[in-house]
Amino acid sequence: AARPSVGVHDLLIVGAGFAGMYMLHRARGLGLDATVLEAGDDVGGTWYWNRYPGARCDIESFEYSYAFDEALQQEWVWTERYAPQAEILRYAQHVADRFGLRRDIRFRTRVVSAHYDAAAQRWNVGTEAGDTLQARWVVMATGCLSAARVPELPGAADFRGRQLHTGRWPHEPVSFAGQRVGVIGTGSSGIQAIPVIAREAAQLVVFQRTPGYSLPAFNRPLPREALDEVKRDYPALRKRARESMAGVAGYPVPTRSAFDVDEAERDRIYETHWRAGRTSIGRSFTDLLTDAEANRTAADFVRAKIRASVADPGLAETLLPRHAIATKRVCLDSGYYETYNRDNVRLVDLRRTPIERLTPDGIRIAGEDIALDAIVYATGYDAMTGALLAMDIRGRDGLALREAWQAGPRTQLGLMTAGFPNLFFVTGPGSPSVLSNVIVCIEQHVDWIAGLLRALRSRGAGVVEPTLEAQDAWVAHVNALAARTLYMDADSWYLGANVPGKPRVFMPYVGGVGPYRRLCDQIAADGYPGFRFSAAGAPTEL
Ligand code: NA7
Repeated sequence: AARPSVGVHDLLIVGAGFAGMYMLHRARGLGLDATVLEAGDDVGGTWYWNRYPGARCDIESFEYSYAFDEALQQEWVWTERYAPQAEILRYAQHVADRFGLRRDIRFRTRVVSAHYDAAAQRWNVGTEAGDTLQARWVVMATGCLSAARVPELPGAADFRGRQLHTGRWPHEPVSFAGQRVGVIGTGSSGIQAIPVIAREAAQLVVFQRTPGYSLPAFNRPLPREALDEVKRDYPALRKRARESMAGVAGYPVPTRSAFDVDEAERDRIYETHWRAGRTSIGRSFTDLLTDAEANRTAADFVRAKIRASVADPGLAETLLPRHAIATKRVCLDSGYYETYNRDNVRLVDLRRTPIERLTPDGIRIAGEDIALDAIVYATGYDAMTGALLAMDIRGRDGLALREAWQAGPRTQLGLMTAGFPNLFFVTGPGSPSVLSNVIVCIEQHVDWIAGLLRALRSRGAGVVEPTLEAQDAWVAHVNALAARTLYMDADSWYLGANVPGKPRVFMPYVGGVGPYRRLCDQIAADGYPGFRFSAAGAPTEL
């Protein structure tokens, strides 16, 4: 049971999404006094904020869920193959209730700063309301895709209609009935929202900058028998997921080059992936992410599918992605391309006719004013570092994280950064999280952090920090693996390319979830080489 707070907490956790909730649960298991600080008024993180029409997960529901508690996974009932936002949020709420998490979560509490006091060996964590909380350790469970980005378009303040970002969707229902709606952005969020908004609105205008690759989700109700079948052998499925590259048990493991088979066989394999209704097409062959020619065979296959879905050939051409497939996130949709066959939907190609400005009545592109009642920004996030750098985080000697990461984030394993003792990241830059089923990564990161906290206790140490050498080696390894891939050529948020001025550094670890886990486990088993421990002199004892 958690001990009552005595002013200085053992642990403060920022964020009550899936990462922060599980971190709290594990911290309690260690007997720590832990408190979660959460900006929203409920748990759920991404699934709390992303209430836009059509929002759902692109990992199958029974895989995108916690594995840490057998009774929990046996009892929860998923109703669809790909769970909608509302169901995932209900699941998060259920977990919070089941484990009594809410009593240690302070809602409506946005953290704006965290300063390390080396003499006292504690963190001072400041909130927007002006409070300061103290803790020996801090875990940032602030999410990879949580700092929503609204582009600065001239005239935005003049527009008289409603402006909404998919990741900051209002809690009260939004009706577009009878309205003229503009959607800016065609990533995962836009591709999910567009078909649903098109059915409701009088007119929909989609403003596309870069077309992406999307495959049909073939979403459907999940029959009880199918779920029961999964549940009969859940531990084995979870083990496969943990050891896999993407954290998904159901993705096949490629064993051959795209050129080990002839064209007919290749297309048959792509067709299998396409019909599976998963984002796994980039894993059809071993060399799709390293060989441009191999990649083109898969890209051409999907481009042909897009052409076949759109009645107007000119429109289809505008929707065709040009970058290598799977170097930006592949999307899953429900009727996305077919939406452009509707009479009330129009596509504006921003490469040809960029947005000039917003006007009181809509959006002005070259030579035309488009009248709109509402604008939906599906423009994405300042990914991986955005939420961290939005806070004023200062480590030893007042070192600011914004300074330390000026040329791009630098971490040891994505979990800690040199100069910032006792500060941990869940799904940090340098970890494989955004290239995976994130819940699998979250559980692994949290378990690993919990193991390190236990090691601190057994060594009688209070402070841990990675060495600069270990961190430099990890960053070099992350970069070396990415440099061998086609990921480096696409203007993706993995590279920070979507945020003007952000350093172009490939942030995720491409080596895979399973191999990454083995590396982390080995470091723990070897007694944490690359981490410096020092004795506790702090006022609270473990
Ligand atoms: P994404 O995938 O970053 O997509 C954002 C979209 O918005 C993308 O099409 C962008 O085009 C477009 N965008 C961004 N800024 C602008 C401006 N200024 N003008 C026009 N268009 C713009 O975010 P999502 O929310 O869809 O998905 C995020 C992740 O959530 C996703 O990967 C899944 O993991 C779940 P661009 O490609 O930058 O040219």
